[in-house]
Amino acid sequence: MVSKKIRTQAVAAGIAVLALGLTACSSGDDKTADPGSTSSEGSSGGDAISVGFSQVGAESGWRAANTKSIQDTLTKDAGFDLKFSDAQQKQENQIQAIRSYIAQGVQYIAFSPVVETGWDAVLQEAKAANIPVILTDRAVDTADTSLYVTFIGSDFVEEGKRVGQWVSDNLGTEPINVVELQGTTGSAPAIDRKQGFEDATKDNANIKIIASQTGDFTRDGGKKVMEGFLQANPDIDVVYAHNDDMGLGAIEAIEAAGKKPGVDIKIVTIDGVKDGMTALADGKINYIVECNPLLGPDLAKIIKTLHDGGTVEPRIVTQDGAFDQEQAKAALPDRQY
Ligand code: GZL
Ligand code: ZN
Repeated sequence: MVSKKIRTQAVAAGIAVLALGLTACSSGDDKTADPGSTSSEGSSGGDAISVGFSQVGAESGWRAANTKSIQDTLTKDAGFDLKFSDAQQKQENQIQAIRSYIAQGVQYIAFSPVVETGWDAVLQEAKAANIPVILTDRAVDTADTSLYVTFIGSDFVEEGKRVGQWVSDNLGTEPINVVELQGTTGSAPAIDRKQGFEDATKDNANIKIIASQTGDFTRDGGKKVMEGFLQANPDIDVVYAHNDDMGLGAIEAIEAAGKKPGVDIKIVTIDGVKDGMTALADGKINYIVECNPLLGPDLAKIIKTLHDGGTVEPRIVTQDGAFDQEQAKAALPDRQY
């Protein structure tokens, strides 16, 4: 029996969130359900588990596949009441979304932190509200690991190492100039993929990274930065792009400069989304290390385990494949994203 006092507070919180929710909805992508309808469904419907998810944005093919996996898995039929928001790659929007989920009194919060730092305050608020937090895709850099239950995602250092090792083995047999298109500044994948590539190539004297700049994980960002690299550097042999989308942007810039991507200038990337794998099969990219975006099932399983009073590992590493041009041709027909 919810006492009158708590009910009044809940209604007040609900109204506050409705206002917040409406502003968040104005972003157009927000799929946060109207708290009013959710609470009515919650009381009449079964025991749907309410989950607030704050997504980075919609910056890349990888992100679209990741969003689809979460929304297709945490459905009402599967026993979830998912509130979903797109932060358009802005940390302040993610913090606002998490605060609105806390105000709505969701049972679980999950999010992919756009950058590694600056989360302690809002995670302390979630902890004070006894709402477990699950990190998906990207990690946070905090001293207090009690602020989240687990982190599900790939090992980005390993991804960078695998690309670096392939470049060293296959291209580093002669002196090569490498330019690097970094992901979003301050994000775990950008920091770790850069580190991993350097770890794997630092002992090969043939490999020189002559330029490195962020393209923010977008095609347009990759294209613009690659145009600058081409103007400033007459001899570029390899492009290392932290994701397929920036690699696809680099292809446009290289072709516009009258050069053949994958031949005159080799390209290696990370993700393995459909468009990247297609460019790889077409010979415009030379190697891709996969970063599996299909995290919905793992997230659903973890929430259900917690909900049933179980415990989960603090770190769940997603398994990633890797493809050269021949392997991409064989794999393309069966790819799920
Ligand atoms: C990696 C993910 C990265 C992808 C990019 O897990 O965070 O963000 O590699 C996406 O495509 O934008
Ligand atoms: Zn050269």
